[in-house]
Amino acid sequence: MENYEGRPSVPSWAVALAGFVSGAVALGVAQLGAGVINDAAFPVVAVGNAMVDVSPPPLKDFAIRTFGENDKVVVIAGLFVVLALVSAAFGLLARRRLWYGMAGLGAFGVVGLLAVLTRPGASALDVLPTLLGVAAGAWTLSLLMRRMLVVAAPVESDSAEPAPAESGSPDSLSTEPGDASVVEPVVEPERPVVMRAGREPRTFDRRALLVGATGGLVAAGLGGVAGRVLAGRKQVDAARMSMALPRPAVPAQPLPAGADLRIKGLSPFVTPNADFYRVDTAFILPQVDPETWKLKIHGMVDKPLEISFAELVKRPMHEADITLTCVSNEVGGPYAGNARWLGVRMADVLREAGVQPGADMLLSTSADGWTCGTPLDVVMDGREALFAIAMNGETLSVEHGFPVRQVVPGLYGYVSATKWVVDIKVTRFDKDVAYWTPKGWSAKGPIKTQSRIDVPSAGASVPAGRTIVAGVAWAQHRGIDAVEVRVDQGGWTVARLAAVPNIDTWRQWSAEVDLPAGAHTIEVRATDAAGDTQTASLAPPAPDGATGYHSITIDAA
Ligand SMILES: Nc1nc2c(c(=O)[nH]1)N[C@H]1C(S)=C(S)[C@@H](COP(=O)(O)O)O[C@H]1N2
Ligand SMILES: [Mo]
Repeated sequence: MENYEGRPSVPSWAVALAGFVSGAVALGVAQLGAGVINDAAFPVVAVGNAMVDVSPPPLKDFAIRTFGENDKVVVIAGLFVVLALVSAAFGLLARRRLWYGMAGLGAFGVVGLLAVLTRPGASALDVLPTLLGVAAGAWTLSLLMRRMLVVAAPVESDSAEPAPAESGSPDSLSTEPGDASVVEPVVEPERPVVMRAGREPRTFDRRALLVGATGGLVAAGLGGVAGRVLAGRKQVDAARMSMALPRPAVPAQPLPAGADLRIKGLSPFVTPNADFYRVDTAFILPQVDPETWKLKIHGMVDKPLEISFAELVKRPMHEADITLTCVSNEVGGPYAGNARWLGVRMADVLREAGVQPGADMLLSTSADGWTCGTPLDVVMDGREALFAIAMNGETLSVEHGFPVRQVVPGLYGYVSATKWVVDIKVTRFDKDVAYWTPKGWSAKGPIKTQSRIDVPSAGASVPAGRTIVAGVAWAQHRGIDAVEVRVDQGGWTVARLAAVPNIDTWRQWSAEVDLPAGAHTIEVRATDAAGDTQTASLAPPAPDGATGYHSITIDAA
């Protein structure tokens, strides 16, 4: 092991930085380990909790009075500051002898271990994050202490006199302007020999240290963030799994017989959660803990509200079958799904807040900052517009908005179906703008009547003769009254419609057509309960939903 004793030419800031980075790496690795093993095994939090537990009641009261709910956060933040300073000091110790610094890290590791192991419910595995952290910190310290010293240019004599720099040598970085300022008095272009290991003279290399330190900090940061993400995910998973669903005050009626025609290849009436389409802007799924979740209702209201999850689920729960559709769905596309939702009526909550006259928009915001503008009149008109907590009898999955999302029958998802919803501002369309509006999508998005052929699948080969054609059609909150199909631009055939529980779901349909051998085009169109038949004219999804007939080409043989 190298001996740094009596080599004061390595500047103090350099060894302090090495110590600080080593401490950061130790914590980053410990946090990552805790994320994998057990969040409670992160030593800093364990020490913070232990400190709060053993602190005398007057001190605790003072902390709570001064910092409120943030008292633990303040303790942890204080610990981080102390650790930063102490680990810098470990760097200074390591300049005397490397193992002094390592021993310092180890001593702090022991404190962490004691705190981790005395936590209620601690297991032997919980020592790993701290041990790995200390090992990584010690390794980083030794690496950086070594790295900041490079072999000096060859010297003629064995003297400790400054050696002339060899210009152009790969490690002559210290001849850069400014570099020389950090070492002991030196006249450029000479570089001082600050130490020797064995026969090789060595010199302080600022660049090498800074590169190493930056690498260490980046690794520490990545480890810390990854650990937090993993821990948050596990906590939310645990909360999801342990959640019991409240009974609906207004249950949905059992599905009518024949809502599902059970034709092979036809979308089932109820879309299984695992098959439900997913559309959102989230790069990383928001992990929202129901314990800390709150829904804020504010803006043009008489009484702003803040509702916790526990308070939300105490309210009367409605159960409703609603089909969700995405405005981005191409004609015939897959972005539609039907589920039985459980939730609190948005209108009930809004009435409690007291919506003021003149408001016409709900600007909802998700935990990850996505926004959505929903027409207020639609939400208030008596339909089952819900703050939903469950889907098909299961707690919402994280990807579908756990713990709470909006579902509004009749509106495309981008203007209604906010997942991970945390904030509702009652406002006006002429005052506020939601996420997709400036990007070329209409501010309002009522769902257009659409129909889709599921069977046969596009491009399929079928036996010539009588052939079953089947699919789904939707016109949420108006209802589907008729579906027709035609072959090769011939006359329209009226399809048989499946039963539906309400006007907010899609409707299965089927028809029989006669197909002579050869290639055929089959088209479908639907008519809603207002008597409007979908238009034949093709339009792309932007700005307010695709139009046109779904058309498939198949081969009969
Ligand atoms: N937070 C958030 N909620 C969101 C979105 C989003 O990007 N972020 N996308 C919306 C869109 S465009 C649609 S179509 C529906 C889709 O809901 P699903 O993913 O549960 O099917 O969610 C809506 N809710
Ligand atoms: Mo969407």
